[in-house]
Amino acid sequence: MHRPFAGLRLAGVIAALCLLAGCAQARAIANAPVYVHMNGSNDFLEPIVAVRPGEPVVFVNQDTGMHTIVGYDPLTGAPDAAIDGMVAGTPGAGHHLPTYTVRLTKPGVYAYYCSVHAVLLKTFDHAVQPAHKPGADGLGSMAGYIIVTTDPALPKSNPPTSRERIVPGYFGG
Ligand SMILES: [Cu+2]
Repeated sequence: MHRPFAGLRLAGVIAALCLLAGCAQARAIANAPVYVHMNGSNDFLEPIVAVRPGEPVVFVNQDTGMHTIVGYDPLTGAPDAAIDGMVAGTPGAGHHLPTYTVRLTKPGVYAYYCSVHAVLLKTFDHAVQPAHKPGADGLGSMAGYIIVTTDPALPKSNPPTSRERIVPGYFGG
């Protein structure tokens, strides 16, 4: 008996499988950490990264000195403890590298700075901007942003080093 819809049904099954495989791939990407690195120059090598909700952001300290990750609202200066953490220093490149992992589930733009090497200065009304901490080593204001988004296009523009747990040759105390 001729079954005109058999081919269509098979195509449907294949399409469904591809869709499932795509979902599995998307899940794998969502679970892959995005790395942010620090070294003795006292800045965040990837100051802006985008992640899916719940995707881990792992701060890796390739420095002898410690750094903090302190969340704040640029418009009000209010603290945002959802990000807060710290990463200890380590004696050298061959030693264990301390890390700090944060998972943010709510889409939004999250600002943070290192309170060891930057300060928040008032700009207008209650608004603040990170600035270089007087007396601290380094050139700039040690600060960054995490964008939590369901848009799959944004994480694709993350810097290539954000996919590496350790950046070769980057250690500097
Ligand atoms: Cu710091």
